[in-house]
Amino acid sequence: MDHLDTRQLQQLDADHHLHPFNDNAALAKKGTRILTRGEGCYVWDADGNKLLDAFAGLWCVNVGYGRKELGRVAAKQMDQLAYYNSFFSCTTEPTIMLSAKLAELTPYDLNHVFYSNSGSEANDTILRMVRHFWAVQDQPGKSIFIGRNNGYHGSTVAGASLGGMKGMHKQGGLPIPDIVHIDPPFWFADGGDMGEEEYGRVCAKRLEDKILELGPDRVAAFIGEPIMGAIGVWIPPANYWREIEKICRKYDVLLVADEVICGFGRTGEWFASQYYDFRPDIMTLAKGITSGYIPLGAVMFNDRVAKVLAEQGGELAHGYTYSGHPVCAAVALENIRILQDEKIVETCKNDTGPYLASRWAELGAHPLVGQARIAGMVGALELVPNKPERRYFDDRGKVGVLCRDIALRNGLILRATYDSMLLSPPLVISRAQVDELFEKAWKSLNETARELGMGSVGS
Ligand code: PXG
Repeated sequence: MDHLDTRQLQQLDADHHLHPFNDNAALAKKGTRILTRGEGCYVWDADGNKLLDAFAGLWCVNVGYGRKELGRVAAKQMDQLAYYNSFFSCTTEPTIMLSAKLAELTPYDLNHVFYSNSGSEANDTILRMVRHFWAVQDQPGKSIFIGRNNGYHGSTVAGASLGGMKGMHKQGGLPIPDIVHIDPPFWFADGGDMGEEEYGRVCAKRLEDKILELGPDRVAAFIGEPIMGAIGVWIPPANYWREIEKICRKYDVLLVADEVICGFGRTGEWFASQYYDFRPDIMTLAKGITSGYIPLGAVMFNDRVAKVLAEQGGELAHGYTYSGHPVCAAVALENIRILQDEKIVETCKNDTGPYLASRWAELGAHPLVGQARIAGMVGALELVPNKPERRYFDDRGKVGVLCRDIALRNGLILRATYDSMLLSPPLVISRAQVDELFEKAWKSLNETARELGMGSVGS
């Protein structure tokens, strides 16, 4: 097996592996890209191409690739105690230490944690935990979750139901009962002539209207990504989350911040709840918690929820074989140590983040770009047919894929959602690498424009 060439590997992959979120027949014809190595912000593929990964794998490799310390702590923990469970009154030292560290690191009184293996599972946990929270307080009817259209909360049954991706709902009979969705803020398409403040208030009001329509005694929680990732980095107005928090408090609806993408420094703050200055009752974590080196998800919940669960909850009939896995916990602790010791989040906030924002704004001047948006280390370029107008291409998604493929040929990994080119680099990206990113992105935009017959658009 060691000596198969790239084509043979691709054939085996096509024969046996169903890839997530893919048209597998088309992929089998084209052949998968096989990645072989990573270092810092770069990955290499089996054909020897070196690629600047401006997407941090899948929004997750926050400390960058190739950090040997993470492998070392995993190996050490595997040698000592590869696995033990958190059931039957047991736990392990790394798990205890990680719980304490997360309680310290997350803001406000999010002092309690439940572990999963992924963000999707963490959101499944939240659905059950929150309904149980209300039920044991004699409010079993307070069971409805309000999510948002185009939100993404994972691919499990509850995760996909809480999310608002219509294409996902179509497969498998989702959403499950008692989950409804409101429209999120996305000024580019929906903001009309409104200023930021006004638009933030109007969008938050959609939550209040929905709560009143359903009845506050039926609404258990509101869940949202502080910045919507998968749909295309939709960055809300600065006041939106504070307004949402006020509404949740007014009607005693729990507020769940899904920080799977935003957590662990992505916005230049440790958590986006700090970036937007609001207090969630519950927070979903995954991805950056281990920088993607090993799977781990977590639900952080506050003292109020913890108190009810402890005093009235009885046994929470819920748990995964790998909840609190010691190897994953050890890697998460080391990952957090790296982020803290090397002041990676602070550097993003004060130095590389602002620099990236200034270069990103320059890309916004390109004729193909209708809007360049960014918050900390996460952003998007909205590609448009006619720059002065806030209008999509008629055949949405084609130009994004074209630009993504051109960028890949130019040695740059960007993700495309429809015609939004998404940015989420490792947080360790340097100023020089930001310049490289800019040059490769500009060149790719030029080549995309040329392919579209938009004429000469600069060098
Ligand atoms: N919540 C949010 C906000 C996410 O972005 C999940 C939950 C689910 O986490 P897991 O670990 O179960 O995947 C995510 C995951 C994309 C893409 O195409 C985004 C995610 C996953 C796969 C693809 O942008 N985000």
